[in-house]
Amino acid sequence: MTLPPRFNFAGHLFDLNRERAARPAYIDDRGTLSYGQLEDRSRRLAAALQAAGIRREERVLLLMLDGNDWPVSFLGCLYAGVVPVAVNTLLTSDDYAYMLDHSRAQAALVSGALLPTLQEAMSRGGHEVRALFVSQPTGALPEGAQEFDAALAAAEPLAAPVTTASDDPGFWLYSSGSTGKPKGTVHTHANLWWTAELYGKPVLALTEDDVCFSAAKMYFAYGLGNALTFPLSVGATVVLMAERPTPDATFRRWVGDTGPQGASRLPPEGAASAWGGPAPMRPTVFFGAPTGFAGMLASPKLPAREAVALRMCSSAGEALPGEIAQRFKQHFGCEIIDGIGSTEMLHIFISNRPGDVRYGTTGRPVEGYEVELRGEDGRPVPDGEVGDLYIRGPSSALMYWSNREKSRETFQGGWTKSGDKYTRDADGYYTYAGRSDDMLKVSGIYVSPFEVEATLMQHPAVLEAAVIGKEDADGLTKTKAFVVLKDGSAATEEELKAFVKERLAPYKYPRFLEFVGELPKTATGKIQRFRLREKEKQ
Ligand code: 3SK
Repeated sequence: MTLPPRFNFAGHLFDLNRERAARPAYIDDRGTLSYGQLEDRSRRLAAALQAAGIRREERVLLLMLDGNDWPVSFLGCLYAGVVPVAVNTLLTSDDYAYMLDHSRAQAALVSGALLPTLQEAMSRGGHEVRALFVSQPTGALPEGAQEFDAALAAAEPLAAPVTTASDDPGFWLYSSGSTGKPKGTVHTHANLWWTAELYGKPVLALTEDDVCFSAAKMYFAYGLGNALTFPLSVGATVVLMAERPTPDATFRRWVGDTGPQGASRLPPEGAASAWGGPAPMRPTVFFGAPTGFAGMLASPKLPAREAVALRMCSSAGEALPGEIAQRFKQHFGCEIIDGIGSTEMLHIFISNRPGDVRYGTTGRPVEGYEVELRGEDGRPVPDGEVGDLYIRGPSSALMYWSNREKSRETFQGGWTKSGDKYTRDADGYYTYAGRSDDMLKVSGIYVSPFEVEATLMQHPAVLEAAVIGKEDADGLTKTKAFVVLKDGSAATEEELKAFVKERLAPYKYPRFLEFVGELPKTATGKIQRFRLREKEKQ
């Protein structure tokens, strides 16, 4: 598999889908965008960016809620050779001020609802934004800003994609660590293509008949693949949702209710025969994260199997406890394919396979990626031993922008260090053993907090758990579990400790256990164990 040296990913997708002009590409809460409209609007945006004086290789901040204007913005930038910097919509004005300054974005594409936060960021100075496009404004526009639809209507579609090299910077995503500023992760046009060729097509086997729906938003690498790269690479349809992926919001989409106006159930003009079907918008493939799956299974509103059209689900973000996947399969008859990816590798590189799921494991390396587990001496560890995960593959980011030290730590001569610990069994299946910085050494032996958490979650009264290291009176590290019980359920501390002791090597049971109402989490739903550690030190 090779790419020509000149390659523009947006141009590639439009060429690929030209015959599908009437088919729905995206459906959001407001309506449907056909493949033809997606191309037309993206090319108009490319022209509008050029007209605003934005030149190839310049960065543009993309701060938008998931909706039909998001893919238009992303692909419009790529088409113009401009580099979108897609950022998390849940951040603070301080974060955006840093990102504007760090990326030196020359323009911004923003949802009206997020404009006040962006304006606050811009008022701090230190930015170079010369053009501002506002999608769905909620009030008067700031001076010089352009309304997104009006800017597109005023532009003629750019005639051809700007000639980019496949290895040119195509877009950035910010990757956050547990410490320090977020890192601007620079990806190429080719990297998008590689993730579709190595994962979306061969592993997920998506087809143009699929309707994809991702709880992970498009500014995450996971969501970008799920809701843009993969479906558009096969001509599928994507349901987009601006709101938070609560169980209720997710269930509404699963059963085919895609928005308050119901407009999204209507096929695009002239497309009735190509689209057709009584409930065309029920997703067939859902992409979520373990916390979301657990919340949905615990919800009294969980839809019946017959009410949904799911054929497959994908999970990433944190390792999926086998217990959750099994309960989900029992209810819906549908597998959850667990995998691990990273912002740096752009998408998933180790994964279970449809029809070959080993519950509780992350599966096997995706073909096209090499995976190594290395010990503290940097050499590969034998099967069964915990090692640091390194990956080599063609979708790896070029670098962290303007951060040589972190780039060197992570991108090591073709190999990318993931920061996760894993074990591999004799059959080649990989099992998550925690983040490198979350691992615990108890009595000189590694304990995976995840393993203890997953065991606690097998208890019928436990909704969620997080395990950290806590020093005992002798200054030795022991495990402490923070446990959230399901509504209306009860369990005692002793009962839960005994439950773990019966199922794991006895040294692994949590010596300390505290019941809490909720766990601290990142915007993406990952448990922030470092905050629990900080709390313990106080
Ligand atoms: O968290 C993950 O496993 C993941 C998967 C795909 C792309 C990006 C990420 C971080």
